[in-house]
Amino acid sequence: MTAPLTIALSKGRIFKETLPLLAAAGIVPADDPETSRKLILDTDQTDVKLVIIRATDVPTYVQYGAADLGIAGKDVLLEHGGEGLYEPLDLRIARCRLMVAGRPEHPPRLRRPRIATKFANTTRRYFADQGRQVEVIKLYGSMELAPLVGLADYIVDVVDTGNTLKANGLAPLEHIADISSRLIVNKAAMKMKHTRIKAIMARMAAAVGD
Ligand code: PRT
Ligand code: MG
Repeated sequence: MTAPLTIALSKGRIFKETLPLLAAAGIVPADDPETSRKLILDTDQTDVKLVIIRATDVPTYVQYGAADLGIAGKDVLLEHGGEGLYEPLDLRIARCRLMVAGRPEHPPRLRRPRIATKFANTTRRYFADQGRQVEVIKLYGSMELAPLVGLADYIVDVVDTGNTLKANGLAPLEHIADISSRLIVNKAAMKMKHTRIKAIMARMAAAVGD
């Protein structure tokens, strides 16, 4: 009996787009996380489990070795900082752009602009690298609301079609980074479970077209 291998995933778009890649690695979940209340899903391989958690928690589980592998958006990884993790494979799924957005015809402010975002670390780094003084306001969702009610001048968020910005009278203004989801690996697990992890990585890389 080999030691179990645990993979951390979030529900929603990442899970859906990851299913074919897991299948390519020979891993098929026994339950659908959208309908099941289970947080630990069995797979057709008795020694491989999936843990279903919030997207922003995936790097934390993998960093501390609670999961050996994980799949997380680059936006989440930039914000986390990547401590204790390897990021060996770009899965090219759940693609979007991290953008600064605001009202298209917003008069420039005399005071420091306020930026509302759930990506507080990344936002501070982006503006500091350019020598621009801003005040970052940490939010946990619905960033688009902040400029409409005077909480902030701009937001930093991920954008796909841009429909959500448009529906709220906002426009993308500055491109910070192209985003896709990455396979991440706990550093100790990469040593201890090297053969199995390498095999999964190779089969996923082939499925991605690497
Ligand atoms: O929902 P929860 O708070 O648990 O976490 P989450 O919102 O981070 O998770 P989830 O599952 O929504 O997103 C997981 C990952 O998908 C993110 O970390 C990104 O890497 C990636 N991704 C790709 C996106 C989008 N596209 C995207 N469009 N994540 C979020 N969005 C949002 C966007 O901010 C907007 O509010 O979806 C909305 C629709 O986007 P538009 O531009 O098409 O209108
Ligand atoms: Mg979401």
